[in-house]
Amino acid sequence: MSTRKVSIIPPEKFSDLTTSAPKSKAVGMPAITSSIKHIADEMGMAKGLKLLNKMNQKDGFDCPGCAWPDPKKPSALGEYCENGAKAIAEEATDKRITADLLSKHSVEELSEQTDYYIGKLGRLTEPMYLAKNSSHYQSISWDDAFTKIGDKLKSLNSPNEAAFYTSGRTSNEAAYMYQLFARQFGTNNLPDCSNMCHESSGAGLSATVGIGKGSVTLEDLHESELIIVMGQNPGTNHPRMLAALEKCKKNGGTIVTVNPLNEAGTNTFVDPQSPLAMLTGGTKLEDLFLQVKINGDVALLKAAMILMLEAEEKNPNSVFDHDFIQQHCDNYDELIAHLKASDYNEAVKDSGVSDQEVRAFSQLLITKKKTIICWAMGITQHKNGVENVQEIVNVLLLKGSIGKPGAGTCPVRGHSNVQGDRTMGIWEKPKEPFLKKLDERFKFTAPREHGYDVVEAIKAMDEEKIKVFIGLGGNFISATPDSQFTGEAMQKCELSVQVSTKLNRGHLVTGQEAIILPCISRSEIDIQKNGKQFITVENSMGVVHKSAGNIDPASANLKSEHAIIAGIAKATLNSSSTNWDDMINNYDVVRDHIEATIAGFDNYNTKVRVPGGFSLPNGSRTRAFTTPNSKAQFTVNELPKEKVKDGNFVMMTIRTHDQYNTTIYGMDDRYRGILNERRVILMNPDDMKENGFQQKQIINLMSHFNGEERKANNFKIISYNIPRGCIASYFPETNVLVPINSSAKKSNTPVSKFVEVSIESVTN
Ligand SMILES: Nc1nc2c(c(=O)[nH]1)N[C@H]1C(S)=C(S)[C@@H](COP(=O)(O)OP(=O)(O)OC[C@H]3O[C@@H](n4cnc5c(=O)[nH]c(N)nc54)[C@H](O)[C@@H]3O)O[C@H]1N2
Ligand SMILES: Nc1nc2c(c(=O)[nH]1)N[C@H]1C(S)=C(S)[C@@H](COP(=O)(O)OP(=O)(O)OC[C@H]3O[C@@H](n4cnc5c(=O)[nH]c(N)nc54)[C@H](O)[C@@H]3O)O[C@H]1N2
Ligand SMILES: [Mo]
Repeated sequence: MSTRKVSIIPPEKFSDLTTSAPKSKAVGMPAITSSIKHIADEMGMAKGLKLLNKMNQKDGFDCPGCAWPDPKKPSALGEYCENGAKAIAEEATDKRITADLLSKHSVEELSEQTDYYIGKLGRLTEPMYLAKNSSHYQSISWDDAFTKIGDKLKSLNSPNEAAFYTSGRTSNEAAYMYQLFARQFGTNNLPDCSNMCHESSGAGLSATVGIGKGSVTLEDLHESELIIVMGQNPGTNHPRMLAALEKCKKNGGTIVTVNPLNEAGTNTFVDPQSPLAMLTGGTKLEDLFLQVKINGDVALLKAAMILMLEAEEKNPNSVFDHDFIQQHCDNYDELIAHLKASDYNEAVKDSGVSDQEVRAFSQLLITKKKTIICWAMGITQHKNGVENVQEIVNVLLLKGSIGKPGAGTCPVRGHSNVQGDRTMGIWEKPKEPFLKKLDERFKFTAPREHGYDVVEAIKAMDEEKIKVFIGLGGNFISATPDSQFTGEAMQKCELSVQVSTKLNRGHLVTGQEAIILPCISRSEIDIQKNGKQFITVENSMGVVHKSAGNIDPASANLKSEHAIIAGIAKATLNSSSTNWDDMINNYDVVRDHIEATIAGFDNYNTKVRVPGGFSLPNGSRTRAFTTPNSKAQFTVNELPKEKVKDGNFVMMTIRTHDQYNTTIYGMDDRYRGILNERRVILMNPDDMKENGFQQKQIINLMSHFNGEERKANNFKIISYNIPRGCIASYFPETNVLVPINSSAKKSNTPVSKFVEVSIESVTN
């Protein structure tokens, strides 16, 4: 166990809260002002504009902000959003962390600071080493760092004593090299951020339509008749999606949102690139807002399907697409029998939505022929996250709303290349055909035993089964559940290594020894022996395209992720016949390996050089379902019936408008009217009254799970339009309350959106 007394959780102290009424419009002028402020604070306008002009352009770099696809014709004014501008301001900042700074401040001292403070220190500039029992990081050469890591990995009793984590910003090429290295080393311990994110989508979609990815293209959204946005806050997390929703509206489409909160972004959109919109006040997007209780989604969809069935029986062939169902689906009779045996009133009650609203919703589903359902974390991060996704698929299959223009599944991915990383084999449960291809191409035998996912990796660290942790990007300590437990588990590791751009808590809460390997970022020029390189990424809709940065690296002593992985591989693998140097010198070589081992990448190097890239094969897009019997599967999903004790609340942990996961850009949640404070909970005014709580009252939170209690101190209550019995708080401050054993069935995703808590007033 590490002897350093670092603070695992962020300080429980307040900033200076002010509140205003939640906004009903997204983007517009305030978004432009906010982008400018962040860019000006971090790097000055000249450099900022140079960067923004190349963001999401065909000859530029892919925004590291989210995985939303680029339109075929990017806007002349640039293809970025406020939060993309903030992401780039954060990454391309002029601030630097030098060895000198880290020699002056101990890791214990730095860990007492907020995540906001730590992140704002700037870019990492050189490799750093934290020796056993030492309080400060010191400089280390790249070669010595690689040797230390290689020696430690070689000293393990089994390759399964190491875990190789990936965060979803990693490029296809780096991800491919990383999984190849882990497997040549001998383990499938490849946990990734996807385990905490869309794993439930992957599991639910694979089981029903044969592929874990969505079926729609960007053009489908434009021509859809009905788009349902469930458990997602696109105004903050995927702002460029609002432009697609607006196009759908202008083409006569209808938009329904399903969310415990009426998020500003889906209400009204003021396109900052349209002077007319700025003058006229924008486009109203949402036609129907369904304010479900937290985890009321299965109940809502079931109630709607019961009404759809009634309408179909009254007027046969008017609602369901029987040709499609007969030709392409399985288990229809089971679903119908289940719907007939289900109680409509019970489902309505469990959803939290009124009978009248469910009827209005089902009427849209009954009459519209081209429906898309979009979703994100409000759907996946539940005990029944996989069932949520399967229930979405049921609705679409009944309507034949998949594999035709304007219709289909749309899980909206988070990290900009999280989908590509999985395609590249970053997965703890790899499939046999892929492993066989690796064996053939690289002349070794890849391990077949499945590895640890995120939750399993944390438990394995706690049990001292994992001794070395390597993180390719991300912030494992703060992004994972049960912060205190996870932090203590990490401290039991002998060595933790992070490949990173910015300092985060994961560099302070470490194994006994720790190494930071700083890398160049998306927006920076990457020059190797064969000249300037580009990388490739896959967006949320399965389009693979290139990305090349256009500014100088933050320091001359940075390496690309590829070079870092190859450096570790060469220092570790004695018998690898793989030429790692070739892969660093020219990323085309990596792409050739990818082409040879992963389906859909034929002529990769040629096709990816065509502006806009190319689409990967996707059976669900063409109704060629790749399930065992080639049919899409209806499934029976029971109502969740999760009980909480009387008087306790159900808490969801969500993002503010001013953060990127664990990176805190600023202290405001502008659309929700919560300014200069993150330690808040949003509560229904009637619940406040009933419990005698005042606005801004200070409280502590206790979570309850299987008789275990966890505590987080010092939050302020804010009165908010949220269903009774439900509260919302911000991640990562409340991750300490998310129990490690509370994870989704089948996907093992931490249940971050349903945490049972009680509230204790603090008298001061
Ligand atoms: N600016 C910015 N962009 C980002 C990110 C970021 O942090 N900042 N993160 C990126 C990543 S990795 C991801 S995965 C995505 C996340 O994108 P989102 O999934 O939009 O992120 P969350 O803030 O977790 O929001 C979840 C939404 O679901 C709602 N919700 C919670 N519980 C339920 C429920 O039970 N039912 C329903 N119907 N709704 C519910 C919440 O009110 C909230 O609106 O965004 C990506 N883009
Ligand atoms: N309670 C709760 N917990 C959650 C969630 C939630 O909704 N609620 N959401 C979950 C989700 S959806 C996700 S995806 C995870 C996110 O989990 P992670 O992906 O692990 O976390 P991030 O905060 O995105 O990682 C930020 C760090 O990545 C590094 N970084 C940034 N850019 C680069 C780069 O180009 N290269 C490299 N090598 N490093 C880089 C920086 O050092 C930065 O500090 O969190 C999950 N945790
Ligand atoms: Mo995510």
